[in-house]
Amino acid sequence: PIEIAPGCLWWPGWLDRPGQEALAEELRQILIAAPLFTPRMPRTGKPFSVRMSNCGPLGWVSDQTGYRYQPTHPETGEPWPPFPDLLTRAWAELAGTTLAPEACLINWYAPGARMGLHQDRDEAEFSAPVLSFSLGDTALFRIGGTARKDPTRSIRLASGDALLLSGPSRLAFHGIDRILPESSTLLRQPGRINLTLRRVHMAD
Ligand code: MD5
Ligand code: FE
Repeated sequence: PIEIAPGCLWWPGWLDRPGQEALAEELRQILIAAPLFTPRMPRTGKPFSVRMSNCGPLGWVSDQTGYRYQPTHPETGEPWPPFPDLLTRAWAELAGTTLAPEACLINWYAPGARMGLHQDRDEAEFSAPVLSFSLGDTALFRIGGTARKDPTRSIRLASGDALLLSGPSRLAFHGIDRILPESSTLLRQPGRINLTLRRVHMAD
């Protein structure tokens, strides 16, 4: 892998094309059981441009009352579908921890969707890394330091890329500036899927 910031490891093309197709098909089934929802900002209720779902025991949700992890879909009330085996195996291979993942956030970026610079701090366990996979159109990803004013660098995350955020980069500011149109033929519609596997609770 390439270390793009301290503790931030990047494996371009970690999943080959057949692997990407298999994962995309599993996600289509997951999104039938747990449809994409539109998260909203706490207090203001302003909608995100990214739509979301989850798989695994816990899922991240955001609405006018706040951000949280919960075991059920906010609209259907059903438990989240289980992790695809491929993700459980990828975590064991790349994450460098014996702590099991508890949540996988599925982000859907239509062309034009973006995610502003933020830190991920809704988990109780920051010693565990976050592991991300990209599918579909390429994204311009920006990562800085642990202070919002720290300098940032950008990389293009393409379909099949894996990214591990561990150590100092676990609490780095990061975001998605834009999606590059028509940069992949993987998905049946224009856009990008990002998966983030996470540990939520402290080790027990
Ligand atoms: C994405 N997702 O591509 C982005 C970046 C999110 C989110 O930021 O919170 O769902 S995936 C890479 C990532 C995830 C978590 C933490 C960090 C990077 N980081 O600390 O740099 O949809
Ligand atoms: Fe994030």
